[in-house]
Amino acid sequence: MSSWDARWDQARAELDPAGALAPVRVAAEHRGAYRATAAGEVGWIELSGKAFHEAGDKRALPAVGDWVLVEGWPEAVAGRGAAVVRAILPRRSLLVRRAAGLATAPQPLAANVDVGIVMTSANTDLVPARLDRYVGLLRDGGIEPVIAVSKLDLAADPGAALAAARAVHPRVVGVSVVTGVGLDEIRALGGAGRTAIVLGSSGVGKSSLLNALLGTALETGAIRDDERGRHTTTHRELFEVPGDGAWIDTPGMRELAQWIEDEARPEEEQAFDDVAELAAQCRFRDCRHHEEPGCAVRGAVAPERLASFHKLADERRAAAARQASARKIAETRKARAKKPPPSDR
Ligand SMILES: Nc1nc2c(ncn2[C@@H]2O[C@H](COP(=O)(O)OP(=O)(O)OP(=O)(O)O)[C@@H](O)[C@H]2O)c(=O)[nH]1
Ligand SMILES: [Mg+2]
Ligand SMILES: [Zn+2]
Repeated sequence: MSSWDARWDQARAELDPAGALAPVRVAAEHRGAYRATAAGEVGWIELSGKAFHEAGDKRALPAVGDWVLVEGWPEAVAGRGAAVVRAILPRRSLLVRRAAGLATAPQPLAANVDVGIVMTSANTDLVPARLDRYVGLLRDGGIEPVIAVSKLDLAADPGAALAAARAVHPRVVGVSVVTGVGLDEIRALGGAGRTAIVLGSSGVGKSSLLNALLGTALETGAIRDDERGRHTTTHRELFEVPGDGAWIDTPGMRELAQWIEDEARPEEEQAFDDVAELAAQCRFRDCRHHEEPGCAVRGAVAPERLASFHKLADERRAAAARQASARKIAETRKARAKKPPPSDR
């Protein structure tokens, strides 16, 4: 239960005994400023510069879904500047992007979410590994996962699509915003003080589902011919249904699926999408894009950009080598300690 309740009241009283601050919920982030909502009212909120700089870890910053205590809320609602965040109430769940590499700290995606709807289209190939990662990500965050198989009206074999999803996770709902099938079941997952988040690749129909459920007018997009989608939704956003629940729309591929799929890749490839894409065409699979023959990257990427790529790659390799040798030294020490002392006879 992530909407305001007695437990939140208690947490608030501990942080703000005088009750001078207003509790509001973070609805969206726009480059360091945040939109917040409370009882149907909306306003801008911001961190003080000091709090921003003291936040060593991104998890110390407000995330969509956070309940925060702010000063100056009435003015913010009236459109006179931004209220200032004084505290984040302890989170009941937190969806994070796992740390991908050595330099990347865990990134919070959404806080205080009860249920995560992982959406996949019945109209395209279902990728079990991808669904599995979303489900795992939700579980790790303390959020209940449910798979939604969308666009059931377009499926050649809806039963097969649902069965494939059930093989990944037992809770599956088939939906179509065209026929309306499954909408009641999805609606019942949220509401009554609960917060739901919808995740999945671009173009699967996340925003369309929320429009059908909430009567919102979120932008939805046509699928490109290559079925890769266009990333119509560009940022995470929470929609409050006053007195009921809240729903969070998310962008597809680029922001989330990409991150999840990125986990296994070296940091430099994650940071340099263009290089990673071109690298698939290099003659050698392990091409480092220096002097190798048949390199598809060298001629196509600006020299300064390639230099930055190489710098990051070198740093990552050096750090990995340092870790490996530290491990080796530790293992050798352990092995030595186990050996019986040399006898002097
Ligand atoms: N036939 C059919 N089309 C659907 C259904 N749901 C969504 N669509 C269409 O699929 C396209 C993509 O839908 P969106 O809701 O924008 O997808 P999204 O997941 O929000 O995509 P991003 O915002 O890019 O992540 C749109 O053209 C929708 O009209 C459905 O149940 N049936
Ligand atoms: Mg969308
Ligand atoms: Zn190359």
